[in-house]
Amino acid sequence: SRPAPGAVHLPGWLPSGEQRRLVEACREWASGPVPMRHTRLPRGGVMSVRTVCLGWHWRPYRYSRTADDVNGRRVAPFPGWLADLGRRALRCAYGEESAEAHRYAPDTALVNFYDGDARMGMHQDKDERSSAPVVSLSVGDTCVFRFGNTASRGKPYTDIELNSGDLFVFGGPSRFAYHGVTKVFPGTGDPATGMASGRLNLTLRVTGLTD
Ligand code: MD5
Ligand code: FE
Repeated sequence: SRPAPGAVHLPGWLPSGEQRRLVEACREWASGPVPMRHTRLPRGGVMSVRTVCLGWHWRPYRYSRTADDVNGRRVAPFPGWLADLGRRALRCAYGEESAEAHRYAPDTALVNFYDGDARMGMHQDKDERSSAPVVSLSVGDTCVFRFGNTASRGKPYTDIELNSGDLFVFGGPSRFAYHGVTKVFPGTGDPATGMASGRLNLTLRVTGLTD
């Protein structure tokens, strides 16, 4: 479906076997040079999701090559096969003829793990110096994704359920909309994907940065 201009939701897009492969890769990244951890916020809070980054290290409100707020190490590289997956996702969302899909070159991924109590408050993704689309893949437990407007955290917004295997692409006018995750439904994932519990979300992004 197309919930807003530039936003495309393809339910069940990623086959179960590829979800499984992603979960396996995330397990390895989670114990890589910069381990998966709760990101500390500048005002002292701690995010309820746990995050591991590829290519670039994200923290509010900047990207760096090394995880200076964790252990100072360089994050694991952004693999070529994940960029391929991102282009395939964009071609499916925007059409085979889409030039934007063919030249899409994500250089970072944020891998977020949600347990049953994790949430993501309403925010905009604007730490990237690029307006290229964000590709979002969900694996594991179902959540409620709140898709808002570009003007404020408040109404109007639409609540959408994201299930295991769903692809969501946020481009064009939707790229800088406020959004968040208001609820996770424990026990709704398919154990065959390797996610016994919790929800995994991968977002592929173009930082627009160079070293
Ligand atoms: C999630 N994650 O479902 C979401 C999926 C994050 C995050 O929000 O920052 O890790 S990505 C949602 C997204 C990205 C860019 C634009 C819009 C949504 N949008 O216009 O709604 O865990
Ligand atoms: Fe976001």
